[in-house]
Amino acid sequence: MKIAVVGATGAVGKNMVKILEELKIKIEKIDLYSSLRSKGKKIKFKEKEIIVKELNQESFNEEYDYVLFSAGASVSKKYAPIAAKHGSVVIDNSSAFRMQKKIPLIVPEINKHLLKKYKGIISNPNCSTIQMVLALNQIQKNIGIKTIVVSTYQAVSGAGNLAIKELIEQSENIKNDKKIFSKQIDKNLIPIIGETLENDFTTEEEKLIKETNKIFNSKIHIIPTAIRVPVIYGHSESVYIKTKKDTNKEEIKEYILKSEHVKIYENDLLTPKDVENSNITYVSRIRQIKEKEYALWIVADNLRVGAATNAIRIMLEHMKINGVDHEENI
Ligand code: A2P
Ligand code: 11C
Repeated sequence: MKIAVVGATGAVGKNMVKILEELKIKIEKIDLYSSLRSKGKKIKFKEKEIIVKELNQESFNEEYDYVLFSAGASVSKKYAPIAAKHGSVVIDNSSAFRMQKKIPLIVPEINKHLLKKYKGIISNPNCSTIQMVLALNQIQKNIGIKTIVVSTYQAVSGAGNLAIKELIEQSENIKNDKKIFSKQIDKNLIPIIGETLENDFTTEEEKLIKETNKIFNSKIHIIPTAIRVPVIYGHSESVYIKTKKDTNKEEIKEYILKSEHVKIYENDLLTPKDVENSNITYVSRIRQIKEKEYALWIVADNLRVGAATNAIRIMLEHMKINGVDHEENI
């Protein structure tokens, strides 16, 4: 297996490298790319130290089996088609191609069948979408969901390394002129993530609506509010659902337990700190309102479940479904 990670020094990229390191699969070659800023940095991989290379047009002359991109949408738009043209399967963590009709948007536990015989660019959904669809997967499959009202409480790491630095420096009263956030984030929260659209929702909220319905192949009425909170790792979501068929709380719990890589956190006090470095999506505080109406609290590590883990699960499923036999399950 020859693999490249683009954006390997970033918040998500670092986790991609860490998870690849944890795999038993034999990786013959791994190349790590960044911008000029991090060129020459050394990253540990198994027993070796790998020197980060600057990404350029020639990087993909080397034929990689898989290229994982997490360097932002503009880098993906420019370079992912080049990598795909050279025959690599591209797994792209950016928003660049997600809503394109011919590009599969994959959460393997839900729609891995789309990977069969597919070569080219595969999109990895947004972090807040992945943990929500994973938790709701079997409810949607078995009884259908009519409406979702979701408020997200998103960690600063979702906005990258500089955003983590900004929160830490604000909390330590260190002067920082680089502004990722439009308002103070330390000891505060910001009820807007992304750009505001004409309909007054934000790009981050629009992703929750459109990506969820693309992954589920559904027309669920989704009303999101995305909020940035002063947490470093772990996105939390308060989710209200209205189902299509009548059900009860026990059944809702069974559907959640049937969902792959999802667990019910028995202690109701589930916080982002509890899920750091986990590949599992956790659900707690399951409350019934009426026969068809429920409220849930969903928490997952945004850099793992919401990004790197899903990207590598896509790679592993793509291998398996296209004939590379292996027993990996992360
Ligand atoms: P660099 O370390 O050189 O800045 P984050 O999401 O944490 O902000 O990280 C973004 C990642 O994308 C980093 O690895 C960053 O590299 C990389 N990156 C940003 N711009 C480019 C670019 N033009 N070409 C390649 N990698 C890039
Ligand atoms: C955040 N969800 O927490 C965003 C980051 O479309 O991949 C990921 C943006 C994206 O800021």
